[in-house]
Amino acid sequence: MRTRRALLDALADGPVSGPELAADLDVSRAAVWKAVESLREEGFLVESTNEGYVAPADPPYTAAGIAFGLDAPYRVEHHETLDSTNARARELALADDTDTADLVVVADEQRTGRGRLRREWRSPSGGVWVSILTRPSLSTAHAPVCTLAAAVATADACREAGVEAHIKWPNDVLVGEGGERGGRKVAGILTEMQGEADRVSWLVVGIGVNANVEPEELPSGATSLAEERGESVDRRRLLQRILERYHRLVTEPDRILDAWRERTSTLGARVRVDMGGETVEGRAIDVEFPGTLVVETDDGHRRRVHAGDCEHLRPASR
Ligand code: BT5
Repeated sequence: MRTRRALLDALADGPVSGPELAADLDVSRAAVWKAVESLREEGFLVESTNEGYVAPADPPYTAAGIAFGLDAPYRVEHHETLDSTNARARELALADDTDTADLVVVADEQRTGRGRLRREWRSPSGGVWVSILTRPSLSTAHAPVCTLAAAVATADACREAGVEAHIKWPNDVLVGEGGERGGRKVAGILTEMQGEADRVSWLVVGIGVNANVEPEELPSGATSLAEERGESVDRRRLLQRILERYHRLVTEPDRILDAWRERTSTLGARVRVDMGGETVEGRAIDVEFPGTLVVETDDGHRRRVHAGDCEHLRPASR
């Protein structure tokens, strides 16, 4: 595994000489050859040239392809099909193997993808369904800021793919305006964690992006990047951008709120937030650490909402 990762990293910088890599890593040439073969078996077709091994021009959407050139310290586990990447990541976290920190679980398709409150999340093949498992030194009360970071990272990656996405509090990534959601939903985020004595012991941030998904496969009010762009998107690149951006944001948590504020359509909008029975209606005026929405009600009171479903009743006047 170490040789494989080192080989991928070396390939990202240009042609690699097998004997030199073996010497650098202090492993046998056969071990390097085995790593080359394991990458090829996965569809990551390393070429042998006179200058040495060369990476394929178009890396596949597999564990090796996603890890290749990734500027973030995550190991990658890829599955064709899973029930849910969040469930798999949680299972790994609970196995209590410290090796499982900084791991991302990716599936091409999920059988029982989940939204918040165990709602169904449609996850046909072609989407980006991913869970990031970390063991951050964070208090459980502060963990919601990681959901905001994931929303910022996802919105930025969508924008880089040419789709003007914005964030609806707390975790929806939308395109356009209107409808009861305040836009067409292109991505959602589900964060799960466990803590001990107020410290997070593991955190799983699940991100679902409708990348190359047909609208007919999605619920009404949803869209995909391919639909918005009129052509399919490079999922590998999209996922790499999400992971890189997310990683950078969580290492600089002080910058997350401002980045979120810049990309949201919720602030300034008239909203109704359903907190599971109780609703609050008014103007969304701010988001406070670690993700609390501040709503000014018509009688001038400020209500702080920690979690709920938010509906945009009237967009912010811009
Ligand atoms: C979310 O929940 O938006 C969180 C979605 C998280 C999905 C990721 S995929 C990787 C990881 N593994 C998982 O099992 N989950 C995570 P929520 O805000 O509760 O929105 C759920 C609602 O969105 C549903 O009730 C539907 O109305 C709608 N919906 C379902 N599938 C959708 C899709 N693919 N695109 C857009 N909207 C969808």
